[in-house]
Amino acid sequence: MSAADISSVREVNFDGLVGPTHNYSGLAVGNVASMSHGGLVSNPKEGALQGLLKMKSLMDAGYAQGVLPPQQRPDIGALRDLGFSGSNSDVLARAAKEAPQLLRAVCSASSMWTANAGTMTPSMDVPDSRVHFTPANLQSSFHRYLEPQTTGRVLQAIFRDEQHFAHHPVLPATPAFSDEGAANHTRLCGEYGEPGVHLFVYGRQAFGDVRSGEREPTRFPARQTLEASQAVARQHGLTQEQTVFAQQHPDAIDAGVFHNDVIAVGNGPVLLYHEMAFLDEEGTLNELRAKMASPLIPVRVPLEAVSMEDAVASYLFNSQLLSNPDGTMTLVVPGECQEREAVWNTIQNHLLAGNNPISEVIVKDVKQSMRNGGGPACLRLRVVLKDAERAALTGRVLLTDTLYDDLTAWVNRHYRDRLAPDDLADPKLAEESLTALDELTQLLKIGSVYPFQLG
Ligand code: SUG
Repeated sequence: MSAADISSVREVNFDGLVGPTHNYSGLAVGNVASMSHGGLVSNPKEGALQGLLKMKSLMDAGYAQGVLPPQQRPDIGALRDLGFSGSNSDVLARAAKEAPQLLRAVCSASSMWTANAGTMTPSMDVPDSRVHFTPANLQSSFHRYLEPQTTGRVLQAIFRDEQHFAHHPVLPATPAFSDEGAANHTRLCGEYGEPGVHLFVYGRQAFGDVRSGEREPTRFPARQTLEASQAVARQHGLTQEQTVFAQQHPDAIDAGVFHNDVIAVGNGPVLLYHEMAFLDEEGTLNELRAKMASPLIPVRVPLEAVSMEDAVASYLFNSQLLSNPDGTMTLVVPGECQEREAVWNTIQNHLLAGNNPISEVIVKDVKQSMRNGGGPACLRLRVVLKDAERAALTGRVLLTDTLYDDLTAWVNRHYRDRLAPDDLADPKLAEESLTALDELTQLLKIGSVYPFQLG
């Protein structure tokens, strides 16, 4: 690619819209925030508006911002598959009475965390010069296992042009191929348009002998397998020279780090990470250095500066690290980082004052999502696109002032500002949700993507 082509490549952050059934059900094992907030009353309207405000302020600051729709919830079809029958109201009422945990699962708005929607590889790194996508199977929990089919349809609707985009099947939804998408995948490079090295972080190995020195978490599940990461890399045509597979530190998983993006974030040549991120820290950095075309800039946060408890509670590492035209980077952190002195001091004295490109911190309030363990970085799927690929997107999914206004008005029209666990069985909630989503697909011009629209 020419220098002009290289600089035309940009990262677009596609944020997931918080869905109308956003609630606190304590569904996610190993996710400390979700487990501790189960049973609280949620505010879906506030959640959706917080997400939209984050998108808008990043758009206003000059970053390319996209939006992805939420999923059809409650997933009454999933309840029918599990044997509940009758009218929709009957199904909801019976599930509420006989299996409330299933009702809660089919109401989760977890698709808002689009970092788990799938893994994407930009066209520069792939032999066929197309952008490659694999939706994540999310098989490690029932409520998220319900996502990939619709996710696949949404991605195929937006990235429809076959000349530019390639879509792969979801990996087999079985523990050996447990896949949680881009939350465990980081592309490191010089400029976005230059060749990248793909860091895949896994929590356990499913087949064969465990490699020497490797061990698994004992308290919480490891959600990503080495085999899943390898399969995605293979699907996308990535070679050994372009990939690094590193095991996440099992003690971090046991402390509540259920995805790598809760303890590390990379962007361009920068890898910001906590000392406890990788089981073999030195080995991982060395392999990255050996494979990358430009020098790696590791920014290490030691345990003595930020404890595991502070890292998990503040979500410092679930920040977005965004590139600016002058070569500096902006860190978008959740408001919770300001509430922990050690974390805030580390941001000021270590990250901003350090010898690295991070030059600015923006604080965002995404509390409704944070209470379920989703920070700024969970809420977005990064897609690195050339000009021509951006122009080939289908639908009205790149944020503009008008789209922001339309989406805000849509949320205000349709969303409730209070949802208690008992409200989930209300058949009116299901109807409101379908009406809202039908309108949304028209607003976004993405065609029919939901089961109720497909018949
Ligand atoms: O999978 N929480 C999500 C949070 C995902 C965060 N994503 C990233 N780190 N990229 C999860 O644990 C909680 C839903 C509930 O409890 O209702 C939940 O699914």
